[in-house]
Amino acid sequence: MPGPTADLFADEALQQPAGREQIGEESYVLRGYALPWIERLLPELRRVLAQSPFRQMVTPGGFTMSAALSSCGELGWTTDARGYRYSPFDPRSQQPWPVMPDTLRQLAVAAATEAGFGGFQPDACLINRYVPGAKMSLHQDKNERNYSAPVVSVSLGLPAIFLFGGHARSDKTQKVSLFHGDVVVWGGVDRLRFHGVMPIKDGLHSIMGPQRINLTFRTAG
Ligand SMILES: O=C(O)CCC(=O)C(=O)O
Ligand SMILES: [Mn+2]
Repeated sequence: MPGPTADLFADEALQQPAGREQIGEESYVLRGYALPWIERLLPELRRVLAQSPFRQMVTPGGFTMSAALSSCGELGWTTDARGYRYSPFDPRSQQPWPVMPDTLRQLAVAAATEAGFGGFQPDACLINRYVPGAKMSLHQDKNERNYSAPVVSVSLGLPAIFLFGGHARSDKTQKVSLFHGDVVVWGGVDRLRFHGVMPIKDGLHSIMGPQRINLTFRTAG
């Protein structure tokens, strides 16, 4: 009979290089990768959100997204009745999106390099806020002009179940639990895989409170 120790060593995660779990041919979860950056990152994020606050956007189909959104960088992602697109201007203020803070950019570039994507030059960082119950339906990130660059996704606050699918919406999805400080990177042959987030469970995170914040860095232009 295998005891608890044998069970522990049977865990797939323990057979991966420390902290790096492969979830696709060119996709990785870097466990806790953002933790050493968070103290520097949070004040920068607060400044970005003071300039371009979270707002709930409406899809071209007329649905209000449950995750609230903002952006920073040269381009920000927006949706309205006219469609999904990147714009250099925040539609709320008609002003340029906040500049992408150095710590955020450096974290994204370092995580991309760790996952095998050297030379990442993100020009857009989407910021999603999920309160309990909020989710993101399966979708592909395909409004960017440059698919040769990966997507780097940083999770903060409440845990989430990330759904990582295939190239067709109907393909089977893997369920990947994401925690505060985890970073997911997908690119190359995996760049256009469908993905989404299951409804966030109730909870209170010791640093972020009753919410999950996700940052996704892309090369959009
Ligand atoms: O919140 C997440 O983990 C994913 C967000 C996402 O897929 C997106 O903003 O396009
Ligand atoms: Mn996405």
